[in-house]
Amino acid sequence: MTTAAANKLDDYYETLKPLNLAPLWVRLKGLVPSEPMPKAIPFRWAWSPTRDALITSGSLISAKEAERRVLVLENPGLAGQSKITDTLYAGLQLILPGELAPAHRHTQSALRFCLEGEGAVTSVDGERTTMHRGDFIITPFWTWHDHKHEGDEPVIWLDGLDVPLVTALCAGFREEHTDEDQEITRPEGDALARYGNNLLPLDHSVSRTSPVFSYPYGRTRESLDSLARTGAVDPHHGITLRYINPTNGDWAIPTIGAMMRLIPAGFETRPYRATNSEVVVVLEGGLDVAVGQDPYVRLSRNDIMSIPGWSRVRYRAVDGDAIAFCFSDRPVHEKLGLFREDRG
Ligand code: 1HN
Repeated sequence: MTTAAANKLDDYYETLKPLNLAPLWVRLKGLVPSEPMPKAIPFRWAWSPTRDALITSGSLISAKEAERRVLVLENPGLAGQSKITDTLYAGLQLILPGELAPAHRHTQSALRFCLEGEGAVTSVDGERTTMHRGDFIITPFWTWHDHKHEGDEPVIWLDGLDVPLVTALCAGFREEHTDEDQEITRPEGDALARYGNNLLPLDHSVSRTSPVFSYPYGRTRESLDSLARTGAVDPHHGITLRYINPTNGDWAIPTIGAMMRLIPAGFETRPYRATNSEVVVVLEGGLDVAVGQDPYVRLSRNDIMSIPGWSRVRYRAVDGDAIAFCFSDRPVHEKLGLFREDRG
């Protein structure tokens, strides 16, 4: 194209702006890339400075004032957007002894993964559960939830939500409970006894989200231990188990896929990529994670890492068996027929 012709086109584009029109031929390749182009980058939040910053917030604002005292884990590639990957939200929440984070509900689904401290309690739609390190707890969409702390040390957990997805769909609603502290109508452990033991009440029908809302680490660990001794190790995933909804075998949360992964001592996984993005937090041992062409990044206890979609990942256990909790947007990819993986 000649310079004169290019200038003419530029002039033409200027005339389109006030008409709220845009030429697709300029935009097409950006809108429909040849493969996914996430804006998120692989990034590690080292526990110690992150924890220090969170503990500092505890002396500056109460859980009640903040509603939720959380530091958002914000991906450097998505500054200001409250996203840890292009499609996932993550934050670290602190609750101090005696505090209450008041009851509310929203259409965004949430998970909690407890990292530090004893004595915090989350209540979800009429049942409470005491949180322990390694427990996976869900707050399905539109369920009332509040948190309180009956212990005597700071408690910290990782929150994971589908906020960016719900925002993209413009489907966000929220409501505050009239009481700070919702009424408890069932004894603690009721849901686990009813739904969490490979049994279901006779007349229970399929539910969209898991009726088990707390998955204690002890049980998860038992399965991982057995499999580490006796099971085959997948070359790409190590030993990875997903948290399920026992009524239909789907993921526990329909939009967020939560998993626990054990990489046996000395094991290195083969490169794997999939369209979903992922968040990884190390519970036990040390985990080296290599993303794309980058060298291995070492994750120690409670370190958190973002893995953008469609990036090749390799894991390596460095200090005995490594155990890591992961969550991703994979269920949404699967449900929309968009999930693609590459074991190369
Ligand atoms: C929320 O409700 C909680 O209930 C935590 O603890 C983090 C981030 C975004 C939107 C809602 C909670 C949240 C959140």
